[in-house]
Amino acid sequence: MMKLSLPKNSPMRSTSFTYGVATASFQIEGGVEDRLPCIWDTFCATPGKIADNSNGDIACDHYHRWQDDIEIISSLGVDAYRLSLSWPRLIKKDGSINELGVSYYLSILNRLRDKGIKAYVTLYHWDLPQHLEDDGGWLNRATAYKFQDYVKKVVLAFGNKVHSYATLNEPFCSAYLGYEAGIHAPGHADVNYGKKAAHHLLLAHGLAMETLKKYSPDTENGIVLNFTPAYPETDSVRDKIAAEYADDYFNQWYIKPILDGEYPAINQQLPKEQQPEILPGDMEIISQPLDFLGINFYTRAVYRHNLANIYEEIQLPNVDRTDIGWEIYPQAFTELLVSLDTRYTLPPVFITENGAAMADICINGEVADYGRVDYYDQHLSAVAQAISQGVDIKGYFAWSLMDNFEWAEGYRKRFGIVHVDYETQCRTIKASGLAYRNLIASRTDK
Ligand code: GCO
Repeated sequence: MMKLSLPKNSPMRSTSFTYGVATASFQIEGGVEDRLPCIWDTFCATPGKIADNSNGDIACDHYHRWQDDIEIISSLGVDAYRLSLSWPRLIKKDGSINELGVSYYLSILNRLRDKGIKAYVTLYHWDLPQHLEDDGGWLNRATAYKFQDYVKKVVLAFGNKVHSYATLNEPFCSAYLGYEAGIHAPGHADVNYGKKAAHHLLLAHGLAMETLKKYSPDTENGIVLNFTPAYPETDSVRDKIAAEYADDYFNQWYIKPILDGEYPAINQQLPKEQQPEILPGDMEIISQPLDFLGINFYTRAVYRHNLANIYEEIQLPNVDRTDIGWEIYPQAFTELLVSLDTRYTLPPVFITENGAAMADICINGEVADYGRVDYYDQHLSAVAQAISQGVDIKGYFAWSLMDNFEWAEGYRKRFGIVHVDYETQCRTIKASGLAYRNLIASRTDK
């Protein structure tokens, strides 16, 4: 059996380090009949947007199978489960709370509590109610206030059943992929939209933090950001400038306003039409202190200088890649964590997502995803190295608990440590899941 290993004296070998698995509502739930439509339903129904023309109508049918899925989570021995709440399941069109949605999540939260598993709840993992998009979505400042209102209602309903709230998951993806590149819902492709949407998302985060502080002071409250560290193709000054610019544009753009209260300086270089609309007081709202920062990491990106656009992303030849085409480069994980720690005064950090898409091979009923085991082995070690260099990292969540709807890629890209047969909805713990379980079980009490 393949094993996951960690350096001998690493704090990650102690039971005080939190291990978990992560999912997101739209990617696993299905159960569309009991909620309002969201932007991903609409996007999936638009021809050509999803690689396998699939949608989230059934997904992993977690809406009906959550009891069994929690049994699996529990059997993995994890300390925590990171799930997201579906806004269109919890709030009706008129803004009032949907009791059906509340009771669904309450059942899950209660069961997790019975099993001794801490609930790490993400309040927004991309499933914006469609009727809010019809009013402008994240381009409309009012959406940030709608989000705050939803958060207040949720917090009052779930109270102390939750261990930790993250306001947003990966605002970069919502803003850039959804409003600037057009490859995620709602599918707007306009360079003038990305930073405007990002600003309203960050404002929504800040407003939600205020609400959480007021109505849920005992939970750990923060945000989850994704990073794809930018490397220059060569050591030339021009390539380095290109990589730094891309880093500011894609990565620092989302963390700097939260931790430093300002956007990266490249904001001044952007044409006026591309800049966010910042009202007085916005940056103070955005930069509320966090109880924790969630960091998602999968891969790095490599850039070269480009005359027309400052930077150009390139694909290195002959490197190892996962099934989704992302380079396997764990060193970037350590370097990212150390560099963020140097640049900013970080709150405690949780790795809220890390994992790999692999085309799974089934041998005699076993899912022999040894490539994924390797990926986890290298990346867990990369985290351990960052800790040994002084970064305060408290926990690690594998993405994902189970194979699920991988956004524009549909169901063909599998990230789970548990295999899902979409014909039968049968779940099988993969070799990576077993290795993760053993690692967690092997911890000691100090
Ligand atoms: C993200 C999301 C997940 C994805 C995962 C793999 O990080 O993009 O949080 O929903 O499924 O990252 O792409």
